[in-house]
Amino acid sequence: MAAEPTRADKFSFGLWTVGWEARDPFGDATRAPLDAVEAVHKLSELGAYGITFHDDDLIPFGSDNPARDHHISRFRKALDETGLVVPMVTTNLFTHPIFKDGGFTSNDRDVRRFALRKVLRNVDLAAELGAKTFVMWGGREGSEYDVAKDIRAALDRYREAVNLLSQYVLDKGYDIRFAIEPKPNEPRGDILLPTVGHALAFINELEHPELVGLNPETGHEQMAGLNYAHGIAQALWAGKLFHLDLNGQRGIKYDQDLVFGHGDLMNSFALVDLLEFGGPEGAPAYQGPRHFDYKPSRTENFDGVWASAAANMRTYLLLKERAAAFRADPEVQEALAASKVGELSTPTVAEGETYADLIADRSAFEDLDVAEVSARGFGFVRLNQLAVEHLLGAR
Ligand code: 3MF
Ligand code: MG
Ligand code: MG
Repeated sequence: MAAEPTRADKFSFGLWTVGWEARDPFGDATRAPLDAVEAVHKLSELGAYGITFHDDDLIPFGSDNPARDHHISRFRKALDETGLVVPMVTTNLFTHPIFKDGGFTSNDRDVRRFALRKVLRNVDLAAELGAKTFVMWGGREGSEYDVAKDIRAALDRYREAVNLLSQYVLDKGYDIRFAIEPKPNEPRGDILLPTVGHALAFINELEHPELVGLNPETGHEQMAGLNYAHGIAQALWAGKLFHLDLNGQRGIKYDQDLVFGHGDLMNSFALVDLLEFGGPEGAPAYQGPRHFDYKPSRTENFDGVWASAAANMRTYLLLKERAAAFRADPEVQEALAASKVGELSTPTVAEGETYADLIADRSAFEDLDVAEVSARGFGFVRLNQLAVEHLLGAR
């Protein structure tokens, strides 16, 4: 398996990632703006298949219609020249001062109505460009002060917004589904729908839950001390992994947006193994774009930007190679069996067996040798060491 990306790998990048000028709360930009057309050409050369964007990444906020059309047409031309696709479009309801208390859940109704209009227009653009997923990250939907936000009313308004957008997509006949991106905090002190679990519960309360799924980001779960591979597994289990944002994060701190694998490498290994080989008979468990939402570090010039973009894809492919080798190793297969990893897929109660049958089964309780069962070891450490050795290229 080559570590050179091809379009079949379905790697995509946000325009705001390689285009980040590296302005942070304490320092000015360290890089010049990047033209969207150049981003398309460069990413295509590096082997990506797709590019994504927020409305404002491509069309500066407040542009008039001729300016808007101009930005879109030169972007489209670059797409046509390179064959790059736009699998996902997203919305910016967080940069402009009008959204300082949120878009869909601002206490100010005028802001909420403006936000909906902005997003409706952007959904039209997403459909025009053939995007199948519309991501919504509600970075400003939240609060710093508990007494200043009625959370139940905010969730009502969030639901109202997503219901309205879903109805719009249905009425227009667009082939688009929405993906909510959870994040626990930053920029707000606390953000609504902070984790995969919160967002899944919210989706169940919608009018068209079938149209709404998730876009979980590595760093966002890890900022909350959560296990990203577990979150992705639960999203898959719920049939809600519509898209994902891959990057790297080192522990519970601000959103670092490092290159994929530059944070928790072991968890990234488990994640790639799950995505690529976690389906039936070892097939991929996820078919969508492998999308990177990272920030080329502020220390880097443009050479570093492109090297870091390439690093995301190369690390992903190397992990895929390592995961395949892990699975193919007979000793790993033997260790997996010894650890009873497969046995968890056997239902606890046999087909047709009732709770009365279970109660009547003395071997399950009265006659069970509890001391013997308790004394069994699972061998998980040995299995994990085999994973570490494959990851290190030692096997
Ligand atoms: C912030 C993010 C966002 C979202 C984007 C939607 C600016 O931490 O991750 O990036 O990914 O708004 O896709
Ligand atoms: Mg992020
Ligand atoms: Mg993201």
